Amino acid sequence: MLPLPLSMLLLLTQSQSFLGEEMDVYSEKTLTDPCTLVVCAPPADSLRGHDGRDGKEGPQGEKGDPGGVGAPGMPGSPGPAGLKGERGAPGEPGAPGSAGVAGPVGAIGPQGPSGAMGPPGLKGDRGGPGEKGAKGETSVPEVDTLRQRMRNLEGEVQRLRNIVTQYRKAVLFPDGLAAGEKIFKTAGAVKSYSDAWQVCREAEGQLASPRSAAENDAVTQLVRAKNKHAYLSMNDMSREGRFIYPTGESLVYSNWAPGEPNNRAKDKGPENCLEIYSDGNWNDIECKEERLVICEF
Ligand code: MAN
Ligand code: CA
Repeated sequence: MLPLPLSMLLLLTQSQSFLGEEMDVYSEKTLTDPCTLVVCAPPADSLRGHDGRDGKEGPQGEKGDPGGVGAPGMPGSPGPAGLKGERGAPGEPGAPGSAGVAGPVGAIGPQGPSGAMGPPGLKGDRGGPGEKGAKGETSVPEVDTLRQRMRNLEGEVQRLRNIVTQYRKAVLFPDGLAAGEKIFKTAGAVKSYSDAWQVCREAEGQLASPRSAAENDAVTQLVRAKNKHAYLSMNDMSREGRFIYPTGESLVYSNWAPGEPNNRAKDKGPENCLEIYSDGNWNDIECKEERLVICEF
């Protein structure tokens, strides 16, 4: 019997303002005529009962609209624990001189497939140790100090190299030539042996003293450049026929012209000094002769 429950449902769904005095009216009518509050099916669709008995049951109603979405269900039970994470990758190579860095820990395992979030998976195995670092420098205070001093000296050496290069260029320009670590230079002056000797001594050098073909070639170039025969430093004043360097040392190299030294000047005088021709050959001459001054440094 639907009428009575439906009336009750209507009462319950009314706003509060209908409750109170009107509630009695609805209640009374509900008791005397069930159809007053509920819209019954049209008379043609159902038969009125006879003698107080119920009529036949009417045809089935149309299918109702779909119900609304239900309230969220209760949370599911926690899912199973995630799988164990994979082993972590090996660590990075260690820094020079230090031990290798351990690899990172494994990734966290995946979550459970359903239900509330499961507990985190077990940590993966610890990664293997990193590769051994490159050989580093020993850190000892005294050694560090020495290393710093060495770096300072290296910097100073480089600075001096630059200065040497600068001076070398300046000295060789003009009329200068280098042969190994020796530098030959002429001022173009022509003097007697003693005066030429003095010029080079005052310049803190000495007359050209070629001790090799290379050095002799360098001197020869200056001779050609000035087109004047030049004095060399060696002489045989102390003993005829024995030419020596200013140090007293005997010659280690010579380039005498054919027939020289003949110790035979035009005036028949002795020849105790030494000149170099433009072809690089040597000849003994009188020391009073004036020749190009070439000093070596
Ligand atoms: C010639 C040669 C040399 C000598 C000179 C002197 O050139 O006899 O040996 O030294 O004359 O002027
Ligand atoms: Ca001679």
